[in-house]
Parts: sequence; structure tokens; C-alpha cells
Amino acid sequence: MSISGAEVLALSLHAQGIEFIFGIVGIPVIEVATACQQQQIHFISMRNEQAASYAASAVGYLTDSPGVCLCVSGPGLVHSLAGMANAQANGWPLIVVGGAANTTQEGCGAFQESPQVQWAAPYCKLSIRPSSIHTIPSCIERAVRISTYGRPGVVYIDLPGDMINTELSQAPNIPVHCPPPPLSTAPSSLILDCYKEIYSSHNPLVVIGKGCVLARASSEVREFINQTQLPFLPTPMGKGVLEDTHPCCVGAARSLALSSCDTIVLLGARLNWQLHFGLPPRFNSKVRVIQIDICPEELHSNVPATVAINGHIRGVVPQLTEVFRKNNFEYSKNSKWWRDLMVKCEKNRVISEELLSDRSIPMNFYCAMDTLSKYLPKDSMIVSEGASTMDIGRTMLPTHYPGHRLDAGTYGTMGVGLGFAIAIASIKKFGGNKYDYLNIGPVVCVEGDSAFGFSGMEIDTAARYQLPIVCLIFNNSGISFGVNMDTWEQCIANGPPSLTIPPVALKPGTRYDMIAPAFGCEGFNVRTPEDLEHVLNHCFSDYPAKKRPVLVNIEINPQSQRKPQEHFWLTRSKI
Ligand SMILES: Cc1ncc(C[n+]2csc(CCOP(=O)(O)OP(=O)(O)O)c2C)c(N)n1
Ligand SMILES: *[C@@H]1O[C@H](CO)[C@@H](O)[C@H](O)[C@H]1NC(C)=O
Ligand SMILES: *[C@@H]1O[C@H](CO)[C@@H](O)[C@H](O)[C@H]1NC(C)=O
Ligand SMILES: *[C@@H]1O[C@H](CO)[C@@H](O)[C@H](O)[C@H]1NC(C)=O
Ligand SMILES: [Mg+2]
Repeated sequence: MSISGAEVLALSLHAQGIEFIFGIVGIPVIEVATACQQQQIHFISMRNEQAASYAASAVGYLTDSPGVCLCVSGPGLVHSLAGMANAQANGWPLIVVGGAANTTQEGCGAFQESPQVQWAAPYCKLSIRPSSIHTIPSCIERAVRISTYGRPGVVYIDLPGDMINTELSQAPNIPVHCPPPPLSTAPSSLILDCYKEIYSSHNPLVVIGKGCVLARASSEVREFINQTQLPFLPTPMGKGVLEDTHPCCVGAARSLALSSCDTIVLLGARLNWQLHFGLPPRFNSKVRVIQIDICPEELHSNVPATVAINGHIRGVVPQLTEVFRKNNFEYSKNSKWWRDLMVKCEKNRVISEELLSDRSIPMNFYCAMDTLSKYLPKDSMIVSEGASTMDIGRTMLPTHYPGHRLDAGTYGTMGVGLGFAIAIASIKKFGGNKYDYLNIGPVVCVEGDSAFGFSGMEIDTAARYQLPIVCLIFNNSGISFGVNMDTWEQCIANGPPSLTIPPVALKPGTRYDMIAPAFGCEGFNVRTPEDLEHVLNHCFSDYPAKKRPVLVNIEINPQSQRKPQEHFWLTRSKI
């Protein structure tokens, strides 16, 4: 019995533990998707390869096997580059398999012919075309290994149509699943250096990044914080490694924690823009850095580290805990630093409460987010994008479990929302109890109205695969802040809309919820906190039995923005 290139690929993916493929088929990859389904690999057909590549990358972030994005040649790969760049910036594993024109037609102007291996290369750790059908299995094994070892990232595999369609008389040798990534540890002298640094510091701060999620190190980090009682601050996606309600979390005093710490311990977090490069004015110019990172090239980035450790978080953190335990070190809650932080947390809580108490209609962001936070089940997976919607949601919606917050991330990508949500809901629905440890509850998208527009059609995908995603659209009719109906009408009356409509404005009165019925789903328009409570109750009651996405349009005052910050650079938007 003969075997095709597509079947060899499917067998190889299966042997490497790949369970989820997201993509769009066409010539020459239809056979690939079919062959994968025959190997019991779930194929989720999306509406745009951008969303497919985002979805596949979320599988790699959350589970121990990378997700695969399958795309056609030329434009299919161009759209997939979006997810590749995003995954590479976040350090998430992702494998993209792209169809390509037949090798026999190379250079002849074949259908969708493009320099795909070169296009993919800048967004990848590895971009290759197997030399023949015989080397597909070893390429797939290498793809899984390279995408998950070291700092995770992207691998692109280019498959010409004639390779996919070639028939072999017998299956080539398929390598077994590569071992899990190595658990590297640190020399004990460096562990001791860390201890001494922290011991002699006055204002130590631990920063927990999404590297701790990738390293599956939350219980190790919990023990470290439990032993040391050091204050910690999560990065946006580091939220949930330890719950935001943990007594050592100083997320509510972020600015003070960053500006006044004298020693910062980076656990899987990078001193990039999200941490203001570790530089003044957000940091003390003399801040000492203890850095633990899987990637040696990351060490000393932007600020030279006092102690630089290259290792796996799950390998190194237990070593640290051990040395602190041996020395009976526990950072005192009576220290001036802890007291200052606690006062600041409390003060910020009071300020937020003032903002929340304004329940005028249309609601401001704080009122809407507060209502949401009261109704969100603890195990909700929050996917969020937008500018104000994402920033305010980050501070107001607590995260309780590791990996339970996914957002625009290091690359600041709008459009990731629905793809991420579809990936998470697919893991829950099709992955079986193997993934129970992820504790996936309701999948909730907290979307700005502009952000939603980038991938809104994926609501169809969610409906087709019966994924009960709750999609909340914070409608302020614009990018960060919109215009109201009166202003809008003035704009239209005053000249060609292309000259008068502010670039940030979207159309007031847009009913995103009305898209839902087109796909056989429920949509709701929400104007008051009471409406919102009612709808959330409906969405979350008996959630496990739900089989459809829901779209909720939440009217937000277009002038509502972030609370004023002490320094202008804090308000400067992250867009
Ligand atoms: C792919 C991409 N295109 C454009 C941008 C620029 N951008 C940043 S935030 C944003 C949208 C913000 O508006 P919205 O989602 O409505 O959130 P709001 O602040 O209004 O809550 C845009 C377009 C981006 N970050 N990514
Ligand atoms: C590419 O090659 C395969 C097999 O060799 C063939 O079946 C297919 O028709 C070719 N595709 C095109 C677009 O010429
Ligand atoms: C640390 O963990 C132990 C058990 O693992 C627990 O009994 C103890 O209360 C924790 N300590 C703190 C301060 O959280
Ligand atoms: C969307 O929000 C804008 C701003 O509050 C509002 O003018 C508009 O009516 C809203 N549209 C709907 C129907 O939700
Ligand atoms: Mg908006």
C-alpha cells in the first residue's frame, strides 16, 4: 500500500504529539488537513490565516505541544506571518506548515509562487523546506524540538505541492517524540550570589513574567514567594502564575514598586518596553538586576545584570528557594518597604473605588469592568485586546490561575482575541480530560470595538465548532476614545467623511451584537450595569452545557478613559 507526502506529514505530526491544527485549506494543502484528521488531529478551519496563526500559537503557550498553523502558498503564508511575528516576539512555540508551488514550476511564475522560506525566516528560529518526502519526519521532529527548546519560538516548514502528492511505496522511518525541553539549573555560586544580593537589599521586588507560564513553573514560584515573602509584581501575562489576590502581590502599587525598588528579580520577564527598559524615570537609575532567563542572549539586556543566570525557571527557582530556606530568610512584612507598598495599594484601591462609584450612563470603563469582575467565575480564561479596554481590564479583572490571561502581548498585536479564544475553547472541548490541569473555565473575550474588528468574522468559526466563547465588546466607538452621535453627524455634514471623521473614530451606534444572529448565536446590547449583570448571569449559568458563542455590545461613554496618573508618561498609551 502506498503512502502520500500528506500522510507522511500527518503521521509525523501525530508522532510528535501535535493535537491541534488551525488553518485554511486550498491548493495544495487540502490533502494535508484530511490526512491529519485521519490521524485524530483536530483541524479547525478558520476564516483568516492571521487568526489561525494566533490560535496555533496560543496552543503552544498553554500546552506542552506546539499548535500548527496550516496555510496555502503566497497570500496564505503572508497572513500567517502576523501570528509568526507575534509568537516570536512573545517567545511562544508555533509551527507553520505552508503549501508551496510545485518544484517543477519554480521560477516559471507558478500559481501563488513566492520566496516563502525567505519570507518566513525573519519571524522564525528555523525556516526550511524538507529536501524530499523522506526527510519530512525528521523535519517535523526538529520543528517541535526547536520551537520548544531554549526560548520558544516559530518554525516554518515549506511543502511544495509535488512533495505533498508524491506517493511512496512504504512509509519512511518516523522518529519518536523528542524529549521535553532540558531543565537547566544554575551553578551554586550564582545561586549564592542571588541570595546575598537580596539579603543585602532594602527594597527587593520580584517580577513574574510569562516565561514562568511557558516554564510551567507556578508551583515552584509559589514556594519561592512563600519562603521569601518578597513582594512580587506580575507582567500582564505573568498575571495568574500566582493569583492577583496573593498577599505578596503588589500589582496595585505598580508604579511605586518599580520606581522605588533597589533590587529587581526577573523571573522569565524581559526588560523591554513593557517594563520600561529597566531605566529611569520608571526605575531608580541604580537598580540592581538579578536576571533568570532561559535565553542567554537576553541577559544584560538594557541594564547590565548584577547576577545573570541562564537557566530554566523550573530548574533554577527551586535552587533559590532552597538557599533561602537553609538560611531561614523571610523578608519582613514590617519592613519599611512592605509597609510603603501596602499603604500605596490601599490608597490606589480607594481611588479606584471613587471611579467605580460613578454609575452614570453610558457607563465609564471602570463601572463596566467592576461589574464584570464581580460576575467572572474564578477559572475564567480572559482574552483581552484594545487600548483602554485592555489596560483598564488588566488592572480590574483579577487572574487566579497561570496562563489565564492572554492579551496583545509584547508585540501589541490587535486581532489576536478571537484566535486565542478559539484555541482555548478547542483545547477544553476537544482535548479531553488530559488538559484538566489547565483549569479552563469560561472563555471570555474582553475586546475593544476596534480590536474586535480585526478578527470579528471568527465568530463564525466559534459557532461552527460549537465553542461557547463569551465575547464582550467595549463599544466606545473608536480607538481609545470615540465620538458621540452629535459629533459624528457634524463631521458628516462638514465635508467628505474622509476629511472630517477623526482617524480614531468608529461609527457610533454600531450594533456589534447584531452580528451574532447571522451565525445562529445570541447577541445582547448592554447600556446599564444592571443590563450587564443580567447578561453575564445568563452567559455564565450552566456554562459547561453551552454550545454557542455570545456577542455582547457594551455601550461605553466615548469620553471615558484611564484614570489620571501621577506622571504624564504613565498615561501615554501603549498603542
Ligand atoms: C495590528 C495592529 N494594528 C493597529 C494597532 C494600533 N492600535 C493600538 S490599540 C488599537 C485599537 C484600540 O481601540 P479599541 O480596541 O476600540 O480599544 P479602546 O481603547 O477603545 O478600548 C489600535 C488600532 C495595533 N496595535 N495592532
Ligand atoms: C503539482 O504536482 C502534482 C504531483 O506531481 C500534480 O498532481 C499537480 O497537478 C501539480 N500541480 C500543479 C498546480 O501543476
Ligand atoms: C507556605 O506554605 C506552607 C505549606 O506549603 C503553608 O503551611 C504556609 O502557611 C505557607 N506560608 C505562607 C506565609 O504563605
Ligand atoms: C456604541 O457606543 C456609542 C458610545 O457610547 C454609542 O453612541 C452607541 O449608541 C453605541 N452603540 C450601541 C447600539 O451600542
Ligand atoms: Mg474602542
